[in-house]
Amino acid sequence: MAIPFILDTDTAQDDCVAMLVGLLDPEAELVAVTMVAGNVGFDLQVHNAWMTLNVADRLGEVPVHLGCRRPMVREWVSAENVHGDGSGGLAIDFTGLEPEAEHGVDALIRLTAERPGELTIVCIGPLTNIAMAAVKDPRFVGNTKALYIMGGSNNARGNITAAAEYNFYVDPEAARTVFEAGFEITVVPWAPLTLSDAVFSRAQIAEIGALGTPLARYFGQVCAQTLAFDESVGIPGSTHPDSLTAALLLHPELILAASDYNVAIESESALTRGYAAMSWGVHGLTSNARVIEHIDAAGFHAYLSGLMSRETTPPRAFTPPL
Ligand SMILES: [Ca+2]
Repeated sequence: MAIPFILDTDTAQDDCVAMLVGLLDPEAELVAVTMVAGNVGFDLQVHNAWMTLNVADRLGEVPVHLGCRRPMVREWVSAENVHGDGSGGLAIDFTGLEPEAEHGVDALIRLTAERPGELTIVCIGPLTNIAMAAVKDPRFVGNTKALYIMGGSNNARGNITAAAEYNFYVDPEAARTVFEAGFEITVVPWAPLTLSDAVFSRAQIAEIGALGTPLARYFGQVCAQTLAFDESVGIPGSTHPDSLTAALLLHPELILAASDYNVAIESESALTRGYAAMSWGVHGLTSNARVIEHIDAAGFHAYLSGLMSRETTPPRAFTPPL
């Protein structure tokens, strides 16, 4: 039985790879994509989602719902310095591609209500849509099976400030709302996990690109800008926390260590805005999340390589050609 999930995403770079996990893995039933303000301009993100559906030859098969175009209270903060346009300069003819009329927040509420206790949401952008759904309909929390959240750092460095990881920094009020709402939560943190176990070196990226399929070439093109940025800040490769989050839902055997934590989000300080305090059980706090601590890094790379080796026939041509 495939695992049904919704992907809540700010589609750029590794979000595209996470979407491919949902589209290609036979263990996955990707029910819907909901878009949230995050990495790059909102409409660019939607284009990146269409292009990802196109390369997997799944255009029109997975609904794309547009969610919140800005954080709950604050102004949007872009990560375009990291991601560029989020797709390595690729384009297709977008004529005739339309998102669903239903708003992403309403889609999250409706879809989980239609299949109560069945749908997991893989959350790989700021948590605005998830928080708004919980605020709009309190039944949303109980109807959702689990959240797999990419965000925060586990007593380690941030990536947008010393204290904070991007997704929680952009909408700390949303993150706080979500962690206080009572969801069943698994967290894939930025550091140390992503930096130790989900970095692909230039050679590993090239290895996937050399598979030669449209998927592999798309992967290489889409990851190129993050690879260059990550190398410029001292990370020896491209980072893949979003695709890891989706992969761990489908393949828990990749998880080598995980523990229960109390995760609380700082939303009042300017200095530590979006900081996730992850308390590991000795401070007398009740746990509200499972935090992934270590994964099978080689297994994860082999898993993505396997997916990208599959042949697809994208119906719309990419420019520049893949
Ligand atoms: Ca993301």
